Amino acid sequence: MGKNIVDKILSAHLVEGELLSGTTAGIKIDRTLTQDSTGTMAYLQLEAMEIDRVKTKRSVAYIDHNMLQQGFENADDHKYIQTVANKYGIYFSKPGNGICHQVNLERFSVPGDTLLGSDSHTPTAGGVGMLAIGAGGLDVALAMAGEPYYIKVPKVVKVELSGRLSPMVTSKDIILEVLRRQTVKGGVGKIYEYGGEGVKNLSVPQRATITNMGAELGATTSIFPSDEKTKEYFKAQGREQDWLELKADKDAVYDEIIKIDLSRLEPMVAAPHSPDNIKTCREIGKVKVDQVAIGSCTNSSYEDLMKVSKILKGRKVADNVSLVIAPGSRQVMEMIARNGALGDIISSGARILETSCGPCIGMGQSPGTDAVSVRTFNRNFYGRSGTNSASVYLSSPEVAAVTAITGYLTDPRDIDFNVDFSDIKVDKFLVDDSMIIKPSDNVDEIEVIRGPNIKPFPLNSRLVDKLEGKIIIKTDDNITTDHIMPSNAKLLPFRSNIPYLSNFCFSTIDEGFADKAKQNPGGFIVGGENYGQGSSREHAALAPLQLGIKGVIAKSFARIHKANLINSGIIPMEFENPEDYKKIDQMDDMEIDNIFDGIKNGKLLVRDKSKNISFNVLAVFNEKEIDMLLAGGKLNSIKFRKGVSE
Ligand code: MIC
Ligand code: SF4
Repeated sequence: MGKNIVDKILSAHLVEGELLSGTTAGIKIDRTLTQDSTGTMAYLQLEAMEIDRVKTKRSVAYIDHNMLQQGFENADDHKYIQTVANKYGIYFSKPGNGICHQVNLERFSVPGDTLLGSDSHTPTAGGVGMLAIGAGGLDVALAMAGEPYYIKVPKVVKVELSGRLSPMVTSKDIILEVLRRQTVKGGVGKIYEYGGEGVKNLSVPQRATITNMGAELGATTSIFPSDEKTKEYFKAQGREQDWLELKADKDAVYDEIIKIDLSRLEPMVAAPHSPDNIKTCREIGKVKVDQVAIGSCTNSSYEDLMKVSKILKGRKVADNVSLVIAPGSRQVMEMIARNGALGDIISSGARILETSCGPCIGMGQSPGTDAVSVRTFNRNFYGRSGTNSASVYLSSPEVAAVTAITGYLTDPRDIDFNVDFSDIKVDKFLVDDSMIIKPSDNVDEIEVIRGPNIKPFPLNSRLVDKLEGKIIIKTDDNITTDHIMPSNAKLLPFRSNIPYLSNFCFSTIDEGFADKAKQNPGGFIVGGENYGQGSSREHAALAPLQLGIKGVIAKSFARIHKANLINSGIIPMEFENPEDYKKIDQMDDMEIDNIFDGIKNGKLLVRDKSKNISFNVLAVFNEKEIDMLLAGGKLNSIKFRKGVSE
């Protein structure tokens, strides 16, 4: 039986278990990446592991999220990460060098290798055939310490692409089509492997747009073959030696196959407030737009910005629109600066931002009250832009650029001028790695510098056999980690200060959550389907832990958040009968007994004392997870295994 690409990489990295879909397997991680807003926590956890140097082939720490530096906090965190990276043998990509996923693709991606990153968009590197997975900071710290990464062996879905994209239809429209069909929870427990004739016409940055936004499916990751196009990209990056061919066997087997004829796609957008709320531009019509934002790890490559510059050249941004552009990396920024494209962009009236995540995570450029913003990003969750009343549409750079000129959402096929993209081809990227600092060999001389904003992270206590507490919040379906632990310019500087940050837990949907949780310690959260979708931020588990939350009962969970809850010793439980969700209410008194036996048998009985009813929840965990839950989290379980008592 032939192997698909995922099978090939997984079997080459398997160190524990078997590759049987649904079972747990341990895989060796070759490389890691962190970014600053999850990195401080990851490195504090790495320090707690008491190792000398990282054990990976290459680990890189990027600074790209917390760039505003309104106070000392971010700058201090950057210094901490730089010094801790230096000490532990980690490369450090300085602020200004670019967004982690873009720089990783350009300078560190390797086909066939595994990558674990403390950011949910780590799968971007799947664009070159790397098996790249997003995880919580603690799991990434463990991978740096040489531990395997444990995954529930996913199903492999083949996305078979045929035909060719029509002019002004882009790879963003391919992933929007996949999201339209599969939804934001359709990818849980799956890896999407792209194949078919249509692949060969897609460049590496186009493929990376698709694997990047595959995170919005809830998928474990997405991957492309590594072929001649990939080789061209590596050659142009001066890294031909890192290239390797990777393709599925002719008779490879898949769990599911979906087919997309590229020639039938149209320019689309994800309408507010979900990346799977897909409509064609023409279907939506002429919505008046206040802001257009181009950039993010999804669409900020050289190719993307060259297309944008060609659309903007000789034209002006509409009077009612603020156009902001953040190139994805210094390589991109410098190349468009040197070839004159940046001049065309500036002359159109665009506002140029530094190379960072910026508005994507609400670090500046929040839209005005009730404003409409069209963004080339990957997430338009409620409140994520920093403005709850804003309507955010996600689009390709082409849609965004023409919209900036017309002032209303526009299908780029409906413009009255011609743009020629045929000469956008790079034989040689501008390579300058001087903003990537190599770690020192002289470890003894390095002092790790910790600013006053860096506070110890919370640790849970050993699990007890009976839990009692109130339901502090009951949420709808598809609650994101942006709802649970919002991130914006006001809060992001406190990612290394959980005691402070936790005061804002759930603040976009329930301002009183933190106070209620503090007044009623030992409480529960009740969620709907796909609870905790979105980012990899552990803070969405650590803040509830800080506030004394003991368990989350939901209809279903997103992959990374569920792992982060277990790592923190908070029990994720699923309604056995989803109808029970309707029977319970916020502030009901709950009781769960016989937990030790229950988590071993995969089922717990929950009593709602306020309603005088009982119902079952599924609590199915593997041995390692049970160990973690009993110990009160992953770090405790490691500590106890080493023989340290409380
Ligand atoms: C995001 O896009 O939501 C983030 C900010 O990059 C997060 C990481 C974080 O919360 O720091 C992610 O995608 O994992
Ligand atoms: Fe940064 Fe946005 Fe990408 Fe997250 S999705 S890594 S915030 S650019």
